[in-house]
Amino acid sequence: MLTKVKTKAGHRLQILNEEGELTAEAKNYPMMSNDQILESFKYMQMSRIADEWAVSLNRQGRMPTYAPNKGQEANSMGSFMALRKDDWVVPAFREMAGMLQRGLPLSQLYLYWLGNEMGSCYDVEKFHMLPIAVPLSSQTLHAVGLSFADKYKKTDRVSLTFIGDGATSEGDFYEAMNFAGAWKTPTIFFIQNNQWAISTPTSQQTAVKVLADKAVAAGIEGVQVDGNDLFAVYAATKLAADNARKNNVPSLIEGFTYRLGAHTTADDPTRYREEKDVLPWIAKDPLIRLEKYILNNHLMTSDEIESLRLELTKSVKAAFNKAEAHDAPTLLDTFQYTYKEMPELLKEQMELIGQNGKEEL
Ligand SMILES: Cc1ncc(C[n+]2csc(CCOP(=O)(O)OP(=O)(O)O)c2C)c(N)n1
Repeated sequence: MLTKVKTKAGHRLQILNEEGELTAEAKNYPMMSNDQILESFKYMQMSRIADEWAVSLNRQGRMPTYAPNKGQEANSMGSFMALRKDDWVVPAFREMAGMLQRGLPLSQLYLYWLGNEMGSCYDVEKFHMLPIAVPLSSQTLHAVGLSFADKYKKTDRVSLTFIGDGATSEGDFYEAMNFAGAWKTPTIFFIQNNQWAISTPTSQQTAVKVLADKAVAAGIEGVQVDGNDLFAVYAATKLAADNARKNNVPSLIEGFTYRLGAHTTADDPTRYREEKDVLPWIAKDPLIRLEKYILNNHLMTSDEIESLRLELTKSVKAAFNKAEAHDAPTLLDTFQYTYKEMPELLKEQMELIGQNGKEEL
């Protein structure tokens, strides 16, 4: 049960501190195996490299607007690791590490950020994961729908969905949580509270001090964890998932984190936040503390970490080149992928455009 984790402000669960050491809380919570820790490190590292490469390619004019994950990787990673592979994941748009761990090729994610709709066109039933969702909070309703269906079909699957702090001001979020609470769906809502919604700080977004307390209005449990702590995110999600699976109980987890980069490559954060506010968060980087833990516990040597980084850098660049070489989207795609079965009106419009010149399709 999540009740072990206090929701009160100032009671943020932390298991791995900034020095890469386990806190006194560790013994009370589920912990990842060493294999899971190394797997997480690999995908978090891959996400970081992919992120930095995407930003650099944007500067070279080869990548359009891109939303970085830098500093937030532990949120998707820890929570994905706490699930079964057949549990549903319904992401927002900063969950790269987890999405890669699910097996989605990086080239597919790059294709999405290249603005090619085919980036969202993959077998969702294979990955048990919906594509990236940018319309803020709409995805939370989809997750509740999936959970409701699973409960109806009496499977023991759970759904995990992500949302940003700013998006928790959207009506969809409250409706989704309310439905989940009222119908007892096995849904886990995960807020990545990176403290900024583009240039709007959380303090201007809501009067609530702890976003996890928004769960109270839906009659469900809410907890806040250190979102830069892979182990705390894992532990809270594991407890939430076990409870959802056994008892059809929804819950809300808030990962308190920080967006180290810009909102997107189209944004300049120096215009609305000061470097002195960012610096302490660089020291709290989830990857730095995980690397310290790995070294302290002799799970890898520095040389092995360095070779892993080199190997990942090569595969990241190859993934981008593959996405860049993909066929450009066509106008026909807009018609083909909107509905499962194309309505008559749309068919007529498509034919009309076809008559005006096939090359345009
Ligand atoms: C319904 C809707 N309104 C506005 C936007 C434009 N928009 C994109 S991201 C964003 C800020 C989101 O902030 P937050 O939810 O905190 O997530 P973050 O980007 O910080 O991860 C806005 C306003 C949108 N995508 N969808």
